[in-house]
Amino acid sequence: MDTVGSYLATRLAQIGLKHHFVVPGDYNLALLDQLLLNKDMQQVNCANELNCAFAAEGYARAKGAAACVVTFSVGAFSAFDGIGGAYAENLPVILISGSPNTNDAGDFHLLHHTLGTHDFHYQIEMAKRITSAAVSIQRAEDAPRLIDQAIRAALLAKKPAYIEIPSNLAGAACAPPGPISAVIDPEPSDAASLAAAVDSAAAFLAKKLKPMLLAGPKLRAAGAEAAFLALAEAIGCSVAVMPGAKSFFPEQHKQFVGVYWGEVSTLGANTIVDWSDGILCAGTVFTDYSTVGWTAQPAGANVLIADPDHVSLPGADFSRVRLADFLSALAKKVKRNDATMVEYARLRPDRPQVPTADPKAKLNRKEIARQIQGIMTGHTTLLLETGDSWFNGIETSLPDGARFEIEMQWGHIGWSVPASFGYAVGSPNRKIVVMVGDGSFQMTAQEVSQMVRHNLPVLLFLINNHGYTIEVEIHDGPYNNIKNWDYGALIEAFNAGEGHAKGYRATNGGELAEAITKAATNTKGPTLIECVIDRDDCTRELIRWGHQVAAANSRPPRKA
Ligand SMILES: Cc1ncc(C[n+]2csc(CCOP(=O)(O)OP(=O)(O)O)c2C)c(N)n1
Ligand SMILES: [Mg+2]
Repeated sequence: MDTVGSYLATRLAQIGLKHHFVVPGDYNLALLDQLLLNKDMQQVNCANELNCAFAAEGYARAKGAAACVVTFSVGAFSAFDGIGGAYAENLPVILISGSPNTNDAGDFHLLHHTLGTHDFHYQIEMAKRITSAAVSIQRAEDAPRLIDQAIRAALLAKKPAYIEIPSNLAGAACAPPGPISAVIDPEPSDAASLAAAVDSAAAFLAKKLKPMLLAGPKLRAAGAEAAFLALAEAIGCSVAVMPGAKSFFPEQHKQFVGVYWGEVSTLGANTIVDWSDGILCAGTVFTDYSTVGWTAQPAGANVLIADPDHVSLPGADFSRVRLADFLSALAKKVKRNDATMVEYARLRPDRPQVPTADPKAKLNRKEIARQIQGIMTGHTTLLLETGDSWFNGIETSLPDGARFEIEMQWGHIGWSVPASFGYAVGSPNRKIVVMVGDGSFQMTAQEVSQMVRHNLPVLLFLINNHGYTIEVEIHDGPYNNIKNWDYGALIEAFNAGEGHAKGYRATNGGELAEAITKAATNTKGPTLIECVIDRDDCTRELIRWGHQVAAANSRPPRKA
């Protein structure tokens, strides 16, 4: 026989997890013991449950799925924020929470860490809103079915799942796991719907004179990057990506025309999107942010939307069509049409050439971006935090193999610190580079200490512009000022005599270059480089984008 905890551990290992992230608490301690017995997985502690959920979120970006284990309410409520993020960002993070002993409800006990009422159901009710499946195991014999059901739902939907395990059931006996295919095998497309969708899409594209492709953030979750590339090459047309899909199509590919983000696009992507008369949007998500305050949203008769399990085009809709199946089948049916590439050859702006700054001149964001560009390789994963880091980093040209992570849908500042920790745990052979603002860093800074603990050489560029600059551009006020910290000293304080973290402060280009060189030699721990710039040194793109988003946010209410 297995136990509920060992069953769960086996399933997590079987879906490819080599780690799970935890914060202990008395409702989950017996469960953590059971998980520790599984030698295929390591247990990784986090400093708090918000960071724990974001670490799992980052791990899921690297490995495809993740798990985090927290205690009841005091832990789970904090984790919910990161789980909401995983939902928004289409990442299957399994949240596991310890919960009250199964006898307590019937005994009418009041319990610690609860709301102080006899109701212990509120947590699963809350979890249901931010997961694809939420289960509570109240009898050990139900565990195999409920655990399989929750994990399968998460993997299929690429959304989180929630599993609640009472403190007295983690070690209780249950049946051993059956074949894992029951959990991981994908749902096939409906064959008839797929064929009809492909026929309609091929006809749609054949009628267009200037077709092109646009990749969106759900493309990776749908496992459709390779099929998208195949379709792009079959048509030979322009390919733009949304900010949340940067790196989902190789940027060195000759058909890559930039990041489409309305008027703040890179490489003139918007000019070609605006010129095209037939845009196949794959996995796109149009929000106030990604449409630049609703000023740039492809829609109408020129647009075909291919979602992870649905295709819609003018006058037709097809359900149960898996995106990868659709794109691969369509690639075999389309005609070649490179009109958008011919036009793009005329419109293509030169890549901005940023001149090297005088090494003694005051540091500015352009010089920071220029130097970060210089260290990008095919092994780099660049994580951009919400803030002007988005705009500073989005123009980075990614060499083949480089990956890029952004949390634009949830947009929780502070995400990048725990997420890069989780990502580094999941992908120890990649070089993890983070661009994070001072305000964001202050939200989750303590997770750097886990990078120290695990000797992870994450490289953090902390852009110190003395406040919430992105908010200054959207809507300013005294609330956008923050307390300055000595960031380099803080990082080294995490060593406490037993770590290899290094902190540097750069106020000019020369100091930054020197810090980057030193960082390259620190292979046993994180390096933080505080880049000090003026409060009003921000990108033109942030100002333009902030203006449009502010206008969208402040639309007056409609008259009744
Ligand atoms: C959890 C959370 N709280 C508040 C916000 C609102 N917010 C968005 S950006 C931002 C400021 C970011 O400041 P910083 O990291 O210094 O970046 P900068 O724009 O200065 O480059 C804030 C407070 C948020 N996105 N997430
Ligand atoms: Mg700032």
